[in-house]
Amino acid sequence: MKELRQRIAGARRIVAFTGAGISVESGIPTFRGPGGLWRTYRAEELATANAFHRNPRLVWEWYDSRRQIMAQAEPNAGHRALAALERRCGGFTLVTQNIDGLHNRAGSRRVLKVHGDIWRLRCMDCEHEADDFRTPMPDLPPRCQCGGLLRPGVVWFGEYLPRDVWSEAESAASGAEVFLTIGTSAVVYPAAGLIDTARRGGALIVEVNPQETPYSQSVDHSLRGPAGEILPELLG
Ligand code: BJW
Ligand code: ZN
Repeated sequence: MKELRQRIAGARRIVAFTGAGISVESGIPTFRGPGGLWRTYRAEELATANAFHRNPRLVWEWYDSRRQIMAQAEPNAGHRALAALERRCGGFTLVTQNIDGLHNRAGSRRVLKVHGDIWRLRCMDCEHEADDFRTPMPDLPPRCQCGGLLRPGVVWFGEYLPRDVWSEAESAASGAEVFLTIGTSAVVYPAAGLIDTARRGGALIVEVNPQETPYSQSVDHSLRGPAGEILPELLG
């Protein structure tokens, strides 16, 4: 751990790539772990444009309940360690799959949100976009001033990732000296492919996760444990 800490402390271009696991210690359930079911639905059945078209109210009830959990949650020591790293290291890039906003609330300034943001709503008809922090929503599904349905500004299965955000994430990964993959099962693509991109660019890859992932065997260091404990030790 000491050698690894020094290696990270001496690196100029560091990328942290986070997933739902970093918010577990803040009380937010993951997608695929325990508590990953909502009523009887799996996330994969709800996080799609088809599900929304079929039943916007049902999908919005899921998002509304998650927004309430997220609004009550506080960033944890893992989020804070990454915010502190950004302040210290000029070449740091934070890429998150999370939509919960906890990295920003922990003080991270530049956050590449490759799967969007649950607090940003977009009209399905006129494309108007705005932040909306109301919890619970007064009416479900919420509607735009034009009468169109509002949807959460997140990336569902089968949808493209936001182009500019994604290209910044890819170029940061390809030029990284150190790439930290934290709290992600690394099964959702193209996001998980950033790990391969970083490896091809010659980065040292460090995984932080209490469980094994498909990448555990091939990374340089697989640190098994909760992000809220490991990150302050590794980066502090
Ligand atoms: C802890 C912890 C602690 C617990 N500390 N850790 C190649 C092959 C096969 C399929 C595809 C492919 N390329 C693309 C696809 C299709 C699809 C895909 O990847 N499917 C796979 C599941 C097979 N991808 C897409 O559809 C993507 N779009 C796309 O490809 O566009 C091109 C295209 C367009 C048109 C047609 C075809 C292609 C879009 C993917 C969007 C994903 N969206 C979601 C929902 C966002 C909104 C919402 O939240 O509601 O994003 S799905 C969900 O998974 C969410 C997450 O960001 C994402 C990743 O999950 P994450 O963060 O890894 O969470 P978990 O729960 O999986 O893991 C948590 C981890 O934490 C675990 O490992 C725990 O052990 C760990 N942990 N406690 C640290 N204390
Ligand atoms: Zn509209």
